[in-house]
Amino acid sequence: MDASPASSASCVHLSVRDHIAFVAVDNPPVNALSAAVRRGLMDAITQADANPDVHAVLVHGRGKAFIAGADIREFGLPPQAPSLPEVCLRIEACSKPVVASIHGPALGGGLEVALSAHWRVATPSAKLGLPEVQLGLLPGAGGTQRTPRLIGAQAALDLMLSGRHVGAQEALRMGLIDRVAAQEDALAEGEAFVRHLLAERLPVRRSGEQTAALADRAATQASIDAARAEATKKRGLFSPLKIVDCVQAALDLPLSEGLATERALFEQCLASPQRAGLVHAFFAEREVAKVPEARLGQARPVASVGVVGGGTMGAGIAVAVLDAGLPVVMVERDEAAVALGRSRVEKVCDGHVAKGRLTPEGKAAVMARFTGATDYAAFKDVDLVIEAVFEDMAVKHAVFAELERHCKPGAVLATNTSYLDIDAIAQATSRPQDVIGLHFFSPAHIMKLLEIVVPAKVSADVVATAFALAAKLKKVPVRAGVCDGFIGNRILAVYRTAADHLMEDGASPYEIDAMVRAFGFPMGPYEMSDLAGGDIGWATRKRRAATRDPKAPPARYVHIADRLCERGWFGQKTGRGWYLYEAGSRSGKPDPEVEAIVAEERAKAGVTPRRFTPEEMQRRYVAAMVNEGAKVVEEGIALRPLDVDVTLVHGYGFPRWRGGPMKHADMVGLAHILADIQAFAQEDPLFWQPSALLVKLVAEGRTFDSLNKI
Ligand code: 3H9
Repeated sequence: MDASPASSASCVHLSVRDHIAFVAVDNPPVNALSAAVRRGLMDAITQADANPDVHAVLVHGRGKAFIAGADIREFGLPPQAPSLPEVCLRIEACSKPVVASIHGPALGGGLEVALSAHWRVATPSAKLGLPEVQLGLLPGAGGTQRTPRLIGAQAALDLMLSGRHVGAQEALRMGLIDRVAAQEDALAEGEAFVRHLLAERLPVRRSGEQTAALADRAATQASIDAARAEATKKRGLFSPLKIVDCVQAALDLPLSEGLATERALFEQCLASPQRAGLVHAFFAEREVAKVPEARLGQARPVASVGVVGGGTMGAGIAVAVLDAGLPVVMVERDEAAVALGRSRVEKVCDGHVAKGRLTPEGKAAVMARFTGATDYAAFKDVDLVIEAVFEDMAVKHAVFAELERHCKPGAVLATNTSYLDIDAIAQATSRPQDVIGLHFFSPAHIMKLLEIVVPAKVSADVVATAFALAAKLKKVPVRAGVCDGFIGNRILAVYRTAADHLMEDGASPYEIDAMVRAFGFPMGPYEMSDLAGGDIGWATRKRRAATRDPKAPPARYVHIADRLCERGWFGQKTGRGWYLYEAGSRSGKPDPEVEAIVAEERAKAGVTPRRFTPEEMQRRYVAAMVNEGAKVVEEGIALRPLDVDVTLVHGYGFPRWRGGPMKHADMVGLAHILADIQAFAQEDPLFWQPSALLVKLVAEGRTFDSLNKI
């Protein structure tokens, strides 16, 4: 037989021993259901069914997974036979009992294969789930029909709409599996289960023929209606409602017709741009960790971490590290500040306890890993220190001088600065090879993004250490070069400026926020500013004004935000900002006084206000984001366009289902984006200078994605 890696024979192995056909899926790293695996499964089951010596079939996975699902890389390519639904039907139709023995992930199509087997056993650490919704899809190989028939509509909808993974015990309670194995050897446990089945003469039992779980029609319909109402709230998402439609079909139609409905709706999801965006996001989130330094350097061991500063940021970073099981030493300037830092850490833990995410004993264990100190000498044994003190170069230099004095040789010295020049911080020490930027996002224990900022002199193993730490903290790391704002804040500054220009030209801040939400962000730039505090941006603007090059042509400057700050309107914390907040409320109302200030500033600037449609506003906002993203790639601040995508999705609320700004631009068409920029440049050539990279890609008929594959 063909022995090439893509051949079905090398991906699925069939052997027969003592009347049991063993079907082993062997397609590293995660046994994804490529065309070769599907062919292999089809052939193996057909052969086993036809072999009179075989009394039962055991399907299992080799390596670290049972089967992690359909091969995501095949989506969007021409389909190859057999399809996964056909394979699942073939397994279910087998005349001999088929057992799936699950270890590791059994996800999506992988779980659907298991559900089309007649019996299921899972090892204690197995993870089962139907996460297709996270890829803009629905379970398309019978999952929407067999799962409700086995475990009822409510539990099935919960699995399919959340995409969450369940452990073996929970899967047993739900009725998704028949037995939890005593230990992790899926092959031995599966074989024991098959022997038990044969000894007990247990019959073939097809999931598609089960009726009990859907017998209470009224209760099932109520679950479907509730799920539909919930899915409707997920603004902009396509596949959740299709999942609900499929479950309705499971209730109303015979299996074959339900499967046909599922197939038709799966095809619609597959063709949707959301699927393309989400699949891009899935791979991009994995690619970001592939940086040159990770290949060149070996991560240094990190068994303990120091944090300088117990403010909101320092405490959040401490919690993120403590949650990962590492001990933390926090240094503050005096006992009172240490106590405050500790109480901030404790408050987050209390929140976890209140939400049931942490037990009181768990909290005690976390706090036992925390030490507060006022002397930098407490850092003498730590492997890595993160400073999170006031954003002022002189203060940073003073902190790094202390770190140099007290930290052991080889300790990684990290700064959480969000815009200061890390090369300058590193240069002021005698160990620039150990200095790196770890830019967390607030709240640091929740936000997934971690910008790893790589100064000129840092050694590769320190960069590798930062990526290893990010993995430990379950963060999404993105490598960034040194510049004002790195990747994320630099791009934010530009699209926020585009929003300010729009406002001065005639749009209200409320219209702009509504447009940004309609695009898919959780909030607009002015709501965001009210949440974060307008004073932060004001301080940055004042700093920039002081260093502005007097020789350069003056950039357009919109004064409206400054007028608000001068009145002390910093947002939620002061009860008013762009919006008005009633005491204790986080949702603001439009403020006519703000609108009056906007009108006044327009008049001062000599602007005759004009109307913008939401589409016109969106084109400017997105073009500004994409143009700056392209400049960030062009200058090597981001390694690839996908690094920009992941930064904006995980740090700034860009809708994941659009893939990120660069993927979105590819889907809109780079020529359209460039044409918009050139048209806007007629009014303001300084702000709308097209990125040379964007111009080049358009001239060559290429996409940003073509730069991701290097
Ligand atoms: C589906 O099944 C549709 C069906 O209902 C209907 C069909 C008709 N395909 O995450 P890791 C790669 S939709 C291709 O770093 P971990 C991944 O890119 C699918 N490749 O490891 C990476 O490659 P590289 C439903 C895949 O241990 C490598 O494997 N299933 C797939 O942290 C290791 O991955 C899902 O959505 C795949 N399905 O986590 C499950 N999965 O080394 C998606 C992984 O080149 N997968 N790769 O960077 C996962 O959630 C995690 O990968 C898993 C392992 C938990 C399995």
